[in-house]
Amino acid sequence: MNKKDIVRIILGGKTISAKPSASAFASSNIALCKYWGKRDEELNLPVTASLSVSLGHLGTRTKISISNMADRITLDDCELADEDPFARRLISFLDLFRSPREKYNIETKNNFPTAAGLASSASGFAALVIALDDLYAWHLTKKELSLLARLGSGSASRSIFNGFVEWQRGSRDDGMDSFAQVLAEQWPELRLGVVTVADEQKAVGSRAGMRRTTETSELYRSWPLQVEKDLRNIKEAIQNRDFELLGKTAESNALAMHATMLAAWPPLLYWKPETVLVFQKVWKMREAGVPVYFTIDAGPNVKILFLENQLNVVSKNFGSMEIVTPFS
Ligand code: 2P0
Repeated sequence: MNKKDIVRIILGGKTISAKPSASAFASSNIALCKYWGKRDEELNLPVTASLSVSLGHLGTRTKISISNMADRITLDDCELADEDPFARRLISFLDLFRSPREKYNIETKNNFPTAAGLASSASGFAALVIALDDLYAWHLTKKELSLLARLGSGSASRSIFNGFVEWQRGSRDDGMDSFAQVLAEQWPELRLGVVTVADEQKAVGSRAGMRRTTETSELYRSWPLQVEKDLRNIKEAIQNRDFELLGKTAESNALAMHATMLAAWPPLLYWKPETVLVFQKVWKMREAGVPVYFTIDAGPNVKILFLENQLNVVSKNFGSMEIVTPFS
């Protein structure tokens, strides 16, 4: 089974006549229970389920128009060279959907600073799939959009939705049961602060990092058990509005993911010294009675979790952070 087979299953006999252009926005997301490891690299099928919260106004807007010239891709107003890795990834994704003669002009813009280290592939592929759905008037369901976005990037399956979102692991080889769904609960007081400690390109991308971890880390064997427990606790925390349970589970889940990476060979460490200083500041604040927690993806930047009533004290401690209101 390859990506093309899946696209054929989902789009079936749908029309391929396009309107001239379409545009869509998708929010980025941060996992509270992480996706780390694939059971199928071609189809981006995960070893475990994961659960995220969307980042409201922070995300990607993508405009796509049919062109009669060569493909042209601009990212944040800069035209990308054909050999740019992001451009190549987009083009091979687009090749799944078009006839050989069809070319596109794609303008994609992230409204978060690239330096914030937020996953642009999640909102990028989600926005692209929603724009394609509009361009070709496929009228796909959200489930189908999530399945298609997953083929571009695993975490993009979650960015089709807003709010708390669970991406199911699924068990089928074709991945047709591995898509995201939104949870009914909302939590308007929830806040996230993005603390940027470094903005350079990471040395090992997520795809390669996951492969190295699953192939060499003994600690990775315990990861599915960790996720099973953490998913249960996070859902319970969301249902009961239990912020302490949410925060400590998300923080512990992120650190456990990084532990599996540290136990890989060669070892994988995405943190900078400043990353650890942020962890220590959070722990010190908790010792002083402030309910604040963190989560961190495969990079050096830290995301602080807190409730609206702690905004002043959190802002005072982490000066220049970007604040997100997921349920605005
Ligand atoms: C997540 N991350 O759940 C985890 C936590 C990074 C750490 O999803 O290879 O860019 O495109 O499926 O989705 C980053 O991985 O990887 C990611 P691909 P993706 O958000």
